[in-house]
Amino acid sequence: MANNYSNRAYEFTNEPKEKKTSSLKILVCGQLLGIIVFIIGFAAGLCIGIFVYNGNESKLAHTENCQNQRGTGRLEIKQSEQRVITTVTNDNPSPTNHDKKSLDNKGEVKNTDIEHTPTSAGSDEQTCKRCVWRNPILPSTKPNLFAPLSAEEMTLVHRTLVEFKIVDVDHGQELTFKSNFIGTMFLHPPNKREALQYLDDDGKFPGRYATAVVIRGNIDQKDYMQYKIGPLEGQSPDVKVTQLLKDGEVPYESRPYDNVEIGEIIFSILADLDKIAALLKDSFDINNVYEDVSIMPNGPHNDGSGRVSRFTIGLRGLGDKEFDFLNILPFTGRLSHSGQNTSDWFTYDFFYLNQGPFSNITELINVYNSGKLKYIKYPEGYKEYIIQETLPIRQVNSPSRPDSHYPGTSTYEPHGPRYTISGHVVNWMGWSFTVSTGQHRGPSIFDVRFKGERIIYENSLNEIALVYSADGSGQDNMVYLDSVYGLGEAKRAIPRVDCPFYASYLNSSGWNPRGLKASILPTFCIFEVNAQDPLWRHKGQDVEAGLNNNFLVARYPTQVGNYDYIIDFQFYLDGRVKTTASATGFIQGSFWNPSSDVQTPFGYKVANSLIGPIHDHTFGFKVDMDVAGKDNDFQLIHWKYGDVNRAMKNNKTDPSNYFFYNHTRYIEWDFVEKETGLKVDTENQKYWTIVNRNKKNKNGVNRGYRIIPMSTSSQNLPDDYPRMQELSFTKYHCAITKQKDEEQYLKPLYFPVDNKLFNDTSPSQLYLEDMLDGESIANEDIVTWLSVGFLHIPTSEDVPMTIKVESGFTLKPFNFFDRTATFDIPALAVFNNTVYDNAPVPDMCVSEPYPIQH
Ligand SMILES: [Cu+2]
Repeated sequence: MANNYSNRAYEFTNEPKEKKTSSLKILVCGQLLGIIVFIIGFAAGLCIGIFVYNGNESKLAHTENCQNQRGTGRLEIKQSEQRVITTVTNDNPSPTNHDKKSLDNKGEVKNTDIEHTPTSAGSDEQTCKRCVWRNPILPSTKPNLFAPLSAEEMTLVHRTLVEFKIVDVDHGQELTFKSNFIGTMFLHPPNKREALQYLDDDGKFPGRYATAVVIRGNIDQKDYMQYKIGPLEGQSPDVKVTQLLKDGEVPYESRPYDNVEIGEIIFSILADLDKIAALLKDSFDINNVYEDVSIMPNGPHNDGSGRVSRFTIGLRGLGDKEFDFLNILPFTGRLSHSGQNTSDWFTYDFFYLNQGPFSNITELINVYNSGKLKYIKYPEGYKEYIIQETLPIRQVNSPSRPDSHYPGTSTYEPHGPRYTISGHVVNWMGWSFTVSTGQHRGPSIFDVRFKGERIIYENSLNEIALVYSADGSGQDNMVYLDSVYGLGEAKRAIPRVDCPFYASYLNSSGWNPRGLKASILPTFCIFEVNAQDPLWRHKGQDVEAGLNNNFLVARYPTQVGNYDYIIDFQFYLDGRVKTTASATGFIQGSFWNPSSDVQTPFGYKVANSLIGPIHDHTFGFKVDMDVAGKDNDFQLIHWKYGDVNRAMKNNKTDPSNYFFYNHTRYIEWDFVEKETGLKVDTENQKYWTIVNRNKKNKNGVNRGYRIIPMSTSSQNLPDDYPRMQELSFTKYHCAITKQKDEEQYLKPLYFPVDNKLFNDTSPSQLYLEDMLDGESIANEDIVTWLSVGFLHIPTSEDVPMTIKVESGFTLKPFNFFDRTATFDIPALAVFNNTVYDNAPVPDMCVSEPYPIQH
């Protein structure tokens, strides 16, 4: 690429490489050409197909199932698969298919196996056997404590808060700054003691409750407030409302962005930019700021002197509705936006290519007009170029990879799903659990049991933190804590990308404050995976045995800003639960200053005018295991090295002289007695286990589970880092606390407020660091807070898309069972040429997406 600096302008070219003829027009022409070729090819294929079909009619008439077809060739199978795929493509999961209500209504499902009858006739359907299909949906018999809020419950919460005169926005009224309105709402988890009494001891149903975030912009002491509302299964007059924060505890000026404010912020900044249209046209080929510009506010910050956002400006390579994080401009500023009167708001401290600060937009334009501003010069038509570079679509000019037009390997369910779903409760191969989501924190699983025994009471994503470093005003030192933006904002899963076509979907829910209604979307997908590898195997002279690794996935895909996240809860046949957290999507870029090197202290140049700023991703989970009961201990097992006497000092037998070397490895145990935070220490390796001192397996050993983090990163920011209170959970890979209902999350949603202002330690202001206050955790109900993640130094391969990066943790049985937990499942067992057992052999057949997904 040739970026020239002449006079005072850095000139960028559109196209760095040989693709100089590429443009949107070429793209469109290429697509048109492709369509024409496709039509011709399709017509020719149809003629050939008709000929082949007619010519082999008698043969196909006897082809009754896919096994036979396999022998007669692949054409029929491909036709059949194509029909199924077409069905799925037109068959986005319906928001109401799997929600509790519709399941209940449609739940008169017979448990007996059924042959599914295809809904549309086609010649291919007569030639390929359909898989036996079993409807996994069962009626839900008991109210569920942990399911996400339903649409009806959200409506009840809204109506109740209107009746209590806490909320003053009702249908037909506009949302304004001077409104008291519900911003978000989510399930308020039950008191654990009451929940266990209900689940285990036939105690009474503790009731379902919601937390509602209310922005109180229409009272004297304006603030951000949370309320607990419920019980939601009761009648309206019985519903109680409890205020969770003190009046003014989170002042209005310290609230996170709300739905009214964010639009006004963007409009205010755009209105100012419109005043410098000439500079924007000359420099960035921007014709209309309202159509061509993206505004990315960062904040709000409040150091006591007022509410401020920093902002970055970008071009729109993804159209009018999407933020574009790959086409960042070297143009930033600040907006003071205290109060409710937008005419009092003002922009200031503008930087252009790190020149500044200019106290206002007029000063900037004056410097530009004086010829003293070094500026960037994009060529005309740059917008078309960035669309082409930014959109994640196939490059039509590149040759296709061989056979890439055929579908890849697929999986089918020969006997239908082996799981059942009742409400939000999933059962599979001895596992049972409830999946849930909340608007801010995202996905969770509750009451996870294996073969009837509870192992996990709660495993919830709580937060995702990103700390950026970038060489650009406005983008330096950015910190994102994504829960505030809504890790659980209901998003629709993408069938056949996020989840296989045979997956079932469960709804997530959120509150739409402008529409005054719930947003219910099928987000969680449930499906069984054939990992195509052995879970275990052994092959000897006379022994051949093994079990294929099948596991169940409850997957939650979502998107927050530039990044897409996929959270998996995976359940294995041996009692393991693996939780993975992955990031993909767009990086958030920063402008590459043409006077910089292509390798900077903050990242590499990754595109024409872009640096990929370094950052990390830390996923914070709350994991409340109850191992053989709720009273547990956290035990460290140290992996040590030393001489034999040292190793055997605590052994009951005498130190011995039979060791060939006087060097050995050995293990030592110690219980963690008090609340603390732990980090992975690769030099002094340890097992982290949760054990029950009161329960032994048949070998007399404490029953336990082991926590195995996949973490590859650790926090290197010091305690005096300005945002460390909010980020305190990133300091530890595993922190252990005593379970308390008031310590529900690892940090609050709102921004830090000074506890001293209120002269107390309100539980609502607790951060993980505050919870680690030295209480005893010996033989107690303990909670672990697991933080896993990765460092990200973006490279060229992250543009336009970051390939999925994964972290997570596994919870693995550790003397929990008496022996390997899989020997109640049919598996291959051959001994002395006698087959004693085998896994069921699947019929060849074609699976369909569930017919209930209309
Ligand atoms: Cu990243």
